[in-house]
Amino acid sequence: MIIFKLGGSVITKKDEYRIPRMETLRNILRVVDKFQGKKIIVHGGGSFGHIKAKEFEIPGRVTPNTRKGYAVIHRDMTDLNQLVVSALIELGISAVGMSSATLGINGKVVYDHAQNLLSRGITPVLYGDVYTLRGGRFGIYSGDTIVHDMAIRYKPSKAIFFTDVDGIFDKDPKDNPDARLLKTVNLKPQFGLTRNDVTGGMEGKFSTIQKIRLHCKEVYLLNGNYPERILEKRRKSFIGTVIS
Ligand code: ATP
Ligand code: IP8
Repeated sequence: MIIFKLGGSVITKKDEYRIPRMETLRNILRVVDKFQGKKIIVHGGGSFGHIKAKEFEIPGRVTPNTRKGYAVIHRDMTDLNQLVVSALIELGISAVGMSSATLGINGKVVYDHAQNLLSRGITPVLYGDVYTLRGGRFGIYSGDTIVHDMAIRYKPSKAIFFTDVDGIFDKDPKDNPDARLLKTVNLKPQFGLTRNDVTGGMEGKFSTIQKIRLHCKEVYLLNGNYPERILEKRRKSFIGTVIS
């Protein structure tokens, strides 16, 4: 089993509301398709999720405003999901989208439906989305947390994260031209301010990955603009971060 996370930073223009990057998405999926065996695909929100989550103040209490936001974000995320699912179907992969908004009730996300389809050879395409929390609140369930849930359940051989940067750097490469790519991570890197992101950005991802690693032999982070790099993962020249 391999779990792939398609980051919203690379499959969408993260600062332009609801703009997908279709060619990049297709390129990533062509590479995903080269891997044999069972797969779970998870994607994040990018500009289909984070912009409106911030605007409508979700996570937050249930109010007329957050109720409206809940509906808009779920609609937008489902639209993005269907773009991913359609691209997979075009590649000949039987994929079905599943949202944490419908799998999650009062803080708990139940994946039996995904398991049921997996056992019949269908590839579930799970995605970060709004969900309900106890105490009259709405929350955001991150795609990275879904990868963690899936890792606990399936103990995959690999989890592969595609984002818009080459991997984890010692500091945010977007603000620091001298940032150094960390081929493996021993020390805690510095993280930049999260832009257009309500689920913690790279810092949140880093802490979730530490937990994923407990259930998965190898975690890779690489640039989804060059997805074919993952095929060179065993080479010394591999451009990305490996946590093993
Ligand atoms: P989404 O949550 O929408 O799925 P994503 O998972 O693709 O997005 P982000 O959470 O946006 O990715 O994280 C990627 C961003 O993290 C990069 O664009 C980069 O600028 C930023 N970043 C901050 N600090 C670092 C760091 N130390 N190393 C690498 N990237 C960093
Ligand atoms: O982008 C959150 O998932 P992530 C999705 O994987 C939303 O953190 C709705 C913001």
